[in-house]
Amino acid sequence: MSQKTVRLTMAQAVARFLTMQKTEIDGEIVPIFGGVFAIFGHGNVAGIGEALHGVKDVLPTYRAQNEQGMANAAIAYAKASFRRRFMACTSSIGPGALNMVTAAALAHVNRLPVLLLPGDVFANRAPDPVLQQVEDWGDGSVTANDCFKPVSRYFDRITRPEQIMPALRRAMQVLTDPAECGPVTLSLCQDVQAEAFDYPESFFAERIWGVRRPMPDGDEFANAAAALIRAKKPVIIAGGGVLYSQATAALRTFAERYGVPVLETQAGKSSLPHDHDLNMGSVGVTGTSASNALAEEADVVLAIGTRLQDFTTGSWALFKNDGLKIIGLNVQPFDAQKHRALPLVADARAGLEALNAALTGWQADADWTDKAKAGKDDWLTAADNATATTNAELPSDAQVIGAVQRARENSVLVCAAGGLPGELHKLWKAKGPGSYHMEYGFSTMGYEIAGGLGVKLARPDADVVVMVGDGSYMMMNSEIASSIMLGAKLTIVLLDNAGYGCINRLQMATGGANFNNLLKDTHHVTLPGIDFAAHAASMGAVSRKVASISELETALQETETTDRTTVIVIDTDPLITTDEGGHWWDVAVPEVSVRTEVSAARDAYIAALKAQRAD
Ligand SMILES: Cc1ncc(C[n+]2csc(CCOP(=O)(O)OP(=O)(O)O)c2C)c(N)n1
Ligand SMILES: [Mg+2]
Repeated sequence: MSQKTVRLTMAQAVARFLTMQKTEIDGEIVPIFGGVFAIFGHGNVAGIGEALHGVKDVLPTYRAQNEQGMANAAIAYAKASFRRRFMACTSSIGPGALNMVTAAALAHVNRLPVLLLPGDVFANRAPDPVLQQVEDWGDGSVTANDCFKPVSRYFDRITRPEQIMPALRRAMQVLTDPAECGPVTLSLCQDVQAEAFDYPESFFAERIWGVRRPMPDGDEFANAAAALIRAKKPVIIAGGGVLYSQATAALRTFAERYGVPVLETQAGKSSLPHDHDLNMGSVGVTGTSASNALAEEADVVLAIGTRLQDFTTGSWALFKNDGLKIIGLNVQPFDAQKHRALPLVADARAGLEALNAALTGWQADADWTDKAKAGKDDWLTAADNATATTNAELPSDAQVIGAVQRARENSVLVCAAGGLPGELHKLWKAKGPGSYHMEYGFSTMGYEIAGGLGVKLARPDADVVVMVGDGSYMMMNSEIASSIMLGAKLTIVLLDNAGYGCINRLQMATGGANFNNLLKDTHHVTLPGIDFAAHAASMGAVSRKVASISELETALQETETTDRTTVIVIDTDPLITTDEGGHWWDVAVPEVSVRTEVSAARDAYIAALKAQRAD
């Protein structure tokens, strides 16, 4: 059989293949790869670099400043696209590649697709050791890129040009599979990138990828439906899977029809509009009083598209009903059976639609639904108090959140680490699906600004507001320059409380001395007195420092139509958080210590552990 072939380098084959992968969004066929982020070095500039140049009109390449930053931006792009579109990232070997490992882990934890294409050492080993090669004298096959293995859903090292064909096909399957979805790393040996091969033309045929929606298994469905029909005090926990499966309308129908309150995880927030009667808001460690009161008593928890991480389950001490049953509606069996849940392995939308049809005649107890609505009213009063405007010299994070909310209520809010995620989870009033973008699976400091860039690339018409602490800003801010270069406007609100406020509070809560978190408590000769506004301006951003909540609100209004990335800095109080709501979090306190505060915290810890379920 003679197949038509085309002679290309392996790198050119990668580039051409990527351009031919498509998907359908709102009836339109679009490229599934929104672009490639690239930082070149000797492991990729000659091979992949040349190949990307050849396709740049159909698959744009963006120069970033930091490999972790660019991978975070790519991951945020996929999240903001509800995993329907994604990006690739290419780096040189050694440090460039390893800078992407943290981002790979972030994508792994959050179940988000990203294609990582780090360069690797020569497959022929002739020039070894090359610059940046990690030599292993016990194992000749080890390279730095082996570090990607535990944090990739699929890893492959390409040592012959024809290997790229099955590798890319498998990569696409993983990236588009709702259950397996996560980072794919194809480690591309430098010499092999440049090697030519006669690739069959059929390999480059256009492929349109859809969303697979697995239906529930008959027995699992019968068991789940039977548990729900017996339920008197049911709740739904809505996780990120509700958004990725675009199941928000089905969720709303189910909640309204059967009177079931909805509690949202960090990734699931915005599954229902904040002002929906049955949206109780955040659940767990950073939960509202309304959600957590219901979770305590609930007899059946329908957990949809959630990993049930410790923040959601209150370190597995939140649910107190002896007869508690969890139903795990999840496309991934690993998640569906957690915490002895009845698994209901299915696409969230397909599962909800099937349940919607099957439970006719059943209703949550009317008292239960009424209790939910009253609890929500109480919570809203507390939240309004926490976010109200103030003249305080150092406002709280919650008061800053209130100002951002009032000035830019239709924005997409982006955040990841520090004290803000907890406050935003409780207090941010999310409107449409995806209007709240929180990376709280890995909670990576430095994700915020790079993530904001990815969101803006995915949703160019959105008003993207990034909220970031001084600590996260210091860890990674350089994609501000990328946002200027790309004309991708972000509004960045920087809350400067002069240190790691949330870890300082955690330290105090566990009996620790104020040590090494707030800048004033660090070993230092001089405090740096960082001028964040000047720093941001040096990268081309519009920036200013404001002295009060009202100035912040005005600045946010004034800069809404500015065409460039804008950074607004405000000093905040490191000690205040919203007392209402919340739940205990399991953070192990030392068993012995010379500090009496630690011993007291240990006693409180041992007492708190009694509420943690054994199973
Ligand atoms: C990369 C990374 N390193 C360390 C941590 C642990 N950590 C979580 S929040 C935090 C401090 C964040 O400081 P800042 O951004 O100023 O926010 P604040 O706590 O002051 O609100 C630290 C060190 C982390 N989440 N990510
Ligand atoms: Mg801080």
